[in-house]
Amino acid sequence: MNSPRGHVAGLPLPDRCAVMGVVNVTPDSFSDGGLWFTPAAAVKHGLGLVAQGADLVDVGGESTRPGASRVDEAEELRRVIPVVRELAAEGVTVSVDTMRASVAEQAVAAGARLVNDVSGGRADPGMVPVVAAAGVPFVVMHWRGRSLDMNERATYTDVVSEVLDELRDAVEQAVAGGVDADRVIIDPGLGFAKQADHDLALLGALDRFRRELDRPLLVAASRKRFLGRVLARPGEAPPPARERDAATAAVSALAAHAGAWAVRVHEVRASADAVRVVQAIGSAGEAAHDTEGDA
Ligand code: PMM
Repeated sequence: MNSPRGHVAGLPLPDRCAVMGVVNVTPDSFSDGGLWFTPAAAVKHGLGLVAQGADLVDVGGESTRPGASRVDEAEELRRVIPVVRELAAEGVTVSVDTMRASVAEQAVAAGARLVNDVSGGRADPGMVPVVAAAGVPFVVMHWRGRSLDMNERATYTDVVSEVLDELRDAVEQAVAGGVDADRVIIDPGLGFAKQADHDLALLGALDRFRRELDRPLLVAASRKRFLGRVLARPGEAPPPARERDAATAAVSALAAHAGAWAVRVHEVRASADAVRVVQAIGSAGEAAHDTEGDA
């Protein structure tokens, strides 16, 4: 039932879909802004996510919610670097969520093992050279432009084919810029220049991403707007972001079943359970198949 998840050179990861827990060191992220804004609170939260079953922790200092404006570089560094350093020192596999080459570079020097850039290297021309020189894995997400006006870019005639083509292009640019192809992870960029129907169509086509781009796949649906749309009762407003965790875990199960390399989530426990159940079902299926072969 599972297609191969793909190995990411340079990362120790489990033999199942991995779980990436999110630590947003921001005052304004859409679902958890301001909750762990001091370094000590952010580190505590990251360690808590690991205790709940996270395999990696993604640390970010800039909100990318629709309409968000940018933080300056010094502030982003101030938010992110101490948290990365402390979590890495505790033995956590840390990813840094940034569009800035300088932040990526300093985060890697502080112990980050992976760079997660929602712009896929397009926001900062220095990013691809920094990642290439550092030799770390790189998440290339589908991106059509900055958060401030990205919703205006959510127009597609065939969303799956267009996102696939644009993502292929971003991957090729990263590899042409010196990033090791075995270290590139792809991400369809749910909610980024996408309406709810686009996100749902992309989730229904995860196997095409795996097959056609042939790279490990990260799925980051956690608490996003499209889940609020799906869960809203007729005539009522969507539930708030914090009430979308069960729906998020449902997507984690789907992503694991489709062969995703990892899911990126705010609330770890339910998704950690979901990916383990999917793994157990897959192993039981394989064992049954082997037994049939023996008979
Ligand atoms: N979404 C957000 C932030 N970082 N990284 C990747 N790779 N993919 C995403 O879809 C993504 C991301 C926005 O969500 P948040 O504000 O809850 O972190």
